[in-house]
Amino acid sequence: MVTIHLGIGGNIGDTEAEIARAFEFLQLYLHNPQISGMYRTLPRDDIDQAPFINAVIKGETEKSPEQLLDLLQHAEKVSGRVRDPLRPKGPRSLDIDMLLFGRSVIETSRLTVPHPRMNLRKFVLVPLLELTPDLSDPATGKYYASMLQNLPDQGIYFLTMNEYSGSLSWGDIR
Ligand code: A4P
Ligand code: MG
Repeated sequence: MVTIHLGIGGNIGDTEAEIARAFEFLQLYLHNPQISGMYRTLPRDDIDQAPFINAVIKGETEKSPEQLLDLLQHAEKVSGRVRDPLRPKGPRSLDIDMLLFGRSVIETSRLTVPHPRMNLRKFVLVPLLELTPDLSDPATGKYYASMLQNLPDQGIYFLTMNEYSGSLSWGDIR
């Protein structure tokens, strides 16, 4: 059994509902499923688009990385995601990225794990560390908590309370 972390987010339609629905679906395939709080986050890369809602999902699985990716892509499809080839980082109803697959370092035509841009993205690191504070990059050994400390403000607003984020209050800015 391997512990996995997934980044999930979107900025079209009712993203909170899409995330909740995808989490419900993925729970069927995960042991001990957990979801972070949800965060409203300013867009990165392609900045001329609406804010996103982002969260991180954690669980344990017996599936292979490729089988898990198939499930993630199925969940994206069910949410009605349409890809715009001219705008690869543009608006989407739901994007689910495999951040970490245990301590595996994977480089294939379908998968790069750890996710190559996660170290720079507060919208990934903040919810990730909420679930697993002592996590380190399996390729470099660097702690995500120390990488997060070195990032500038990126506009990450804590949105909801849930059972996994007990002490946080509404409207925290990260
Ligand atoms: N693929 C390779 N590695 C992985 C992996 N670790 N997890 C391949 C998932 N997929 C992986 O994915 C394209 C291909 O990547 C897949 O076929 C798979 O085989 P995609 O989901 O169609 O492409 P994408 O979502 O447009 O690209 P990507 O890389 O997921 O986009 P990014 O880099 O995540 O950027 N700002 C905020 N605030 N919040 C966001 O969530 N997201 C983006 C998207 C930009 N700005 C954002 C946010
Ligand atoms: Mg993606």
